[in-house]
Amino acid sequence: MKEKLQNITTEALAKIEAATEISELNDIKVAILGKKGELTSVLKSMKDVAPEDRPKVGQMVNDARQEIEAKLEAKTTAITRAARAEKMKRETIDVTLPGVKKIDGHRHPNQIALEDLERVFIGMGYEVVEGPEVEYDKYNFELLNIPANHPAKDEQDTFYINKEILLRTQTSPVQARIMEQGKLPIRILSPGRVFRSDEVDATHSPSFHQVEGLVIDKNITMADLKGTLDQFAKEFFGEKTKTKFRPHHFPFTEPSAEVDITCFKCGGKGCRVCKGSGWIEILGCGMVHPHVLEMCGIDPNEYSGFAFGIGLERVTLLKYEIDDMRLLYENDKRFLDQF
Ligand code: 2NL
Repeated sequence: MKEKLQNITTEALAKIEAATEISELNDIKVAILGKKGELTSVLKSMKDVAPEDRPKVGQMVNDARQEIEAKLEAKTTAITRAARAEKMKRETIDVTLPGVKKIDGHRHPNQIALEDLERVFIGMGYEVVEGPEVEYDKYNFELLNIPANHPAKDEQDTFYINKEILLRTQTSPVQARIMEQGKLPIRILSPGRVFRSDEVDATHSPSFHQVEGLVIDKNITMADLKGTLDQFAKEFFGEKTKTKFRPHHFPFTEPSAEVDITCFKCGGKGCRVCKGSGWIEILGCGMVHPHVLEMCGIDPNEYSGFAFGIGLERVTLLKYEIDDMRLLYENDKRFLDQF
């Protein structure tokens, strides 16, 4: 019995000494001191020991157990210490190494131009409102005086979801919704993404951005429209900028106009930016058609208003003298990093 105990102890101590992981120590502990462990089975066989020898044998088993437990504890501490020391060594920070340069993100040129635009109109008391990109035909066309079969509807250019639902082709539906709510007066700017089934080229994309403005109040006249857009042109493109209103046609405004500005690059002499003409077309506008007011629930005998629409990409391309709209969508960092 004594010899057996000595063998168990010697072998256990050797295994503990050889262990390199805490998990190994646990396995050893179970195999020797656990319920079915080697030492435990020795205790269980005490019934075969002569009664007078039992105290002595019991003492021996206890001594062996204590010796093994002490060794286990010492080894556990040693392994934990070593692992900790190793971790500390690994995590040492070398403060003399050169720093890693952080690359900051920044605003897209379209976003910069939009924020500049918004700043001008917010300064004039406009509120910026946004609305759904998926719209009803009613808000995108009908309420804007473009009924079924109207040539301006140009069904070929519209992405339809079904007969009544489409991807908006302009941001006017946002404004039609505000008019319909009936809170007057109105002075809003509605920027957003619009969709048209166009082929991609240097000046077209199936998805681009528009910024529309709408003012409705009593006694709003064409003079308010001209004064507002002239002021906008001066604030946005420079105080020397002059505007020219050319008659045009939109179904939702009457009268309608397109606005040209004197070239901000050459001042009107003619250059690459204005393609030699000295003038740059910048937006479309007009007095809101009485029929549009009426369909949106506003009495055209009491109220009048003006509206305008600006192509955001067009303004961005002009402002930064970019000659291909596709550059705005490719998100090549070498391009974007220039702004
Ligand atoms: C363009 C022309 C324009 C409007 C947009 C508008 C909106 C309502 C009522 C009346 Cl709710 N008009 N918007 C008016 C005239 C022109 O945009 O060429 N944009 C790029």
